[in-house]
Amino acid sequence: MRDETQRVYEHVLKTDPDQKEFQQAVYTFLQSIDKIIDELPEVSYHKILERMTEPERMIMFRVPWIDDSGRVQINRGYRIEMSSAIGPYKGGLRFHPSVNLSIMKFLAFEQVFKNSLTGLPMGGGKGGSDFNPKGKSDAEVMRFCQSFMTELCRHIGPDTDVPAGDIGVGGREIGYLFGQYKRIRNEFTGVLTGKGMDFGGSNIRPEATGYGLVYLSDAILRGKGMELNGKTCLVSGSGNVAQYTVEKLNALGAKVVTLSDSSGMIYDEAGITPEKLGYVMTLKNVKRGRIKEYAEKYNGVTYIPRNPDEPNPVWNIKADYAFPCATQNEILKADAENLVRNGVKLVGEGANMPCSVEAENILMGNGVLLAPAKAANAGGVAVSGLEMAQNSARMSWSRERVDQELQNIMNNIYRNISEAAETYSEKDNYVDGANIAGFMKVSRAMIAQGYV
Ligand code: NDP
Ligand code: 2IT
Repeated sequence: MRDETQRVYEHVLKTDPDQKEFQQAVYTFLQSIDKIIDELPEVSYHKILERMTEPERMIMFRVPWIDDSGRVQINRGYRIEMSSAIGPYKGGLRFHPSVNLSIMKFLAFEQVFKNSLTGLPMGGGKGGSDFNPKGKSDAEVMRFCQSFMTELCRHIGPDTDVPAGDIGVGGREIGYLFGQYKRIRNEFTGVLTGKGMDFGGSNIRPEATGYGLVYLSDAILRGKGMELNGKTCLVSGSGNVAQYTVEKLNALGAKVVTLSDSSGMIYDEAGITPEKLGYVMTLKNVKRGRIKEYAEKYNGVTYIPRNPDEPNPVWNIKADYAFPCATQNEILKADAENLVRNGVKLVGEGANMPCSVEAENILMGNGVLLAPAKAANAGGVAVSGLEMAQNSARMSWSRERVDQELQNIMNNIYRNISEAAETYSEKDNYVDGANIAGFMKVSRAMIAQGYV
């Protein structure tokens, strides 16, 4: 890396030596920006990179709540308000025991450039808690959400900061969070996205991330004269993003043979048909069960439990395309080698930062098309932006209209990242393309607004 980008990276390493995920996100980003930094003296002069890697505001707070047996429980809550350069802070909330400041900051950092790519006026933020919703009753989840929002509500608002869902935060949690915000502030506004359709939610928001991932991957494939129809796909995870990725892949004629959760994976050679996907949706979203039960219900399905010390078996199956939709760093070096060996031609990142730096290099070095998360999973936040627009206008758009807008946004993203790749890096390097295209707009907005 050039002196300047290297200096910014070393500053991050020195300031936050224990924030591995944040360092990784900054590193990949700087690798791309390094290719254009010499041509942008104003970026250096205005210390844009130094400012981009320092959140505008970090909020951390105690979340006390009472469990079903009457005991007091304490969790930690976060909201990282990373950048308001191009709009109000916008990004999801993650409830998972692994949540820490590094993970929150990496997600908030990625969100800034992803939101920029959507073309909508949204800044970047992320939040959440180390609360584990697994095994909790609805009443416990409600009490936790109410306590979380009792503090968070003083920091957010429809023109300030608009949270949404992420891992462990779906329709149920957004409903409880919205109810508490409304009660405390005595205000019915679009302060959260991903709301239920009966109280200001948008059509297609639940589907948006998965659908968008498939739309963008399809655009990349078509650009290469390839297609989804008749091809075999690997999908990891079995939550929101994974489910709607499978739905859209099926609709476009592909066959999906895997799903997973943190306990293990299923391999269904015959394919996860729409009927079987319906079973998965009820299993995961209503019964809150485990993917293992899929293998007990259907014949000819293999269940492989997860051993975190071994390569992830999802990526060791022969297939054409792979869609990681679970979590960060789920594709490591050995997994990338397996994907290459198994003939996978495209990896579409539904999850945020699913590939380690090494894995990304192996994939791209072997000619695998990589649709990077900032572009590939931007459909979720894009439809969140459309939900904000509908809320402001006190309107609700049809499914067809929102789906069309989503397709237009994903096609624009494809064009922008391809152009940026060709202009500033090399053809098909969508990682550089997404980082550079996302960066340019935020950088210009920051320069225009002075030192804030
Ligand atoms: P969900 O909570 O709905 O599903 C998460 C899935 O990933 C579950 O199957 C879960 O398994 C699995 N998972 C979570 N953590 C781990 C882990 N540490 N190891 C292995 N498996 C794990 O979340 P989403 O589908 O919403 O999110 C999935 C990914 O997509 C995340 O990276 C998120 O940041 C990203 N994303 C989500 C968007 C959205 O709109 N929801 C938008 C853009 C990106 P288990 O049930 O065992 O925990
Ligand atoms: O990572 C993400 O883009 C999300 N979790 C969705 C954020 C949003 O505000 O819809």
